[in-house]
Amino acid sequence: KRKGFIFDLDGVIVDTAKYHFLAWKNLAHSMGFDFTETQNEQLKGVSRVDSLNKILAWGNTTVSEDKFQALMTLKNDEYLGYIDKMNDSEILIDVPKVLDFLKQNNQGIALGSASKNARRILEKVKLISKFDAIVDGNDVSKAKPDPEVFLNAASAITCDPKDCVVFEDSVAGVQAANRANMISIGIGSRAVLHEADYVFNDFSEISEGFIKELINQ
Ligand code: G16
Ligand code: MG
Repeated sequence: KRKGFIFDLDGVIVDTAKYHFLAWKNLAHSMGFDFTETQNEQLKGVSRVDSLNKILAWGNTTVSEDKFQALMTLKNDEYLGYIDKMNDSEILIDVPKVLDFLKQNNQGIALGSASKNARRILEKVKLISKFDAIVDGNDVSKAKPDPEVFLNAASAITCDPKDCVVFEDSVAGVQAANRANMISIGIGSRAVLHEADYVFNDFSEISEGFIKELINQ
């Protein structure tokens, strides 16, 4: 049977969260405030606009619409500087192994990310050719936990949502997968991702036998 396997990007394929954190932190510093790593958890899987809104609220700061746009550009320019230095050594453990196993078994493979920089990152780490479809922050109007990004990904690989499996590291992303009626697999801590159907620390814990079961389910 051909099923659809949809991968989130940040936190699942690569750890770009550390670069988002650096760039947002420097932006906050330039406005005279700071935020913590715990607060940063709330930015994972969240769109660029929503991230800046949260950060400004943490700093009790309001800005004009023009200034808001300028701040987003400033942050993204710094972030892209970090992305440009990325290479395939930054791919998280066993991701290529799982992608290759799915391909050998003729499964649909899609990306479902909130990032507008997703294609650029996949090119840098040389994984772009592994995906049959890429749905990212440029293609959706509603952010996770809305299921739009995953429903679009399913349709791009012509799979019924109920025949799709989503790999996600964020709470909002797991909720989006569940709302799309897909199997949700959390990558990270069970305490944080308790709404997922299954949770693993990383792909080294996911056996080929388990993936075969998902395919034949
Ligand atoms: C990622 C990150 C978020 C980031 C968002 C938008 O989502 O987890 O922290 O704010 O993309 O990124 P950009 O500014 O590049 O458009 P995901 O869905 O890949 O985990
Ligand atoms: Mg993520």
